[in-house]
Amino acid sequence: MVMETKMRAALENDEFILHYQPQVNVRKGKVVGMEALVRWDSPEDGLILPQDFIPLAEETGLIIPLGEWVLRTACSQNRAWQSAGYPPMDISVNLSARQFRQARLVDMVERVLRETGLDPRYLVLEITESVALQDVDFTVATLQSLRAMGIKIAMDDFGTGFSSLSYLKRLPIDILKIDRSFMRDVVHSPQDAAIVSTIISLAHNLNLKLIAEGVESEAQARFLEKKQCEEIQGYLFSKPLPLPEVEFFLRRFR
Ligand code: G
Ligand code: G
Ligand code: MN
Ligand code: NA
Repeated sequence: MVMETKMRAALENDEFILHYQPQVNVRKGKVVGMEALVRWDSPEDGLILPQDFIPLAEETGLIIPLGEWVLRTACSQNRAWQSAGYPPMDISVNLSARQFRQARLVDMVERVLRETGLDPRYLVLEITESVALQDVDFTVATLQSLRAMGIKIAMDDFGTGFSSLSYLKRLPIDILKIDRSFMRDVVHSPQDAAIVSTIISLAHNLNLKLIAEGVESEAQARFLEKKQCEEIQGYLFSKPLPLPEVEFFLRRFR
């Protein structure tokens, strides 16, 4: 079977699953969010990572129904954690270019929120700079409609695109996620340290929340904490977890 046909069947057969990566506020010692990351749990081929199927899903348009499934599952799961008594946290969902440009994105998100009963303030939608800059007027209008519902918007992989600061000023966003490529050598490379410090100051000055991605060591976390970047996502705390392991993780933080 060709990959596209296999993927369509996989969606019907419920072979996609979500893993969740915790986002921790290190000063408060609290889990503040989870990023939902899709995987294909194929009976034939085992666990397939997004890099090996998202591009084709994007090309074929299957990303539209798959993306709706991801959003619905993530919102419904966040609601379930809240009902189970865990302290409320955000759920972050990635939107690809084609998803962001789909007609009726705003209607779809509104419907999923209504049907799952998740309070919109606990949903974060992540887009990248390149997606945001494809058509800035469209982007601004779409983000305004989403934020009007109470949803938060994160700029993912920040620093790897080419968004100029004037665009950043125009875009109605709430959160900058510092790309993990800057984190790897942040402790030893003065250049990376300067870039990360600059992004942190920029976010503080523009009143944006920050999440540092790809944090793997205590030394990196200390660097960030010194610069008042308190929210961290990375292997230091946890890799993306399958659902059953999320509860173990959350209990450690209660
Ligand atoms: O950990 P991981 O290999 O899951 O993530 C790889 C990439 O796949 C990330 O850049 C992430 O943005 C993307 N990705 C993961 N889940 C989703 C999803 O549900 N939708 C979209 N559009 N992209 C995703
Ligand atoms: O959407 P985004 O591109 O930000 O997706 C996050 C990606 O980063 C996923 O592929 C996830 O598995 C990966 N990731 C998360 N934390 C770490 C980390 O600490 N180190 C590295 N190398 N990768 C990470
Ligand atoms: Mn992301
Ligand atoms: Na990212």
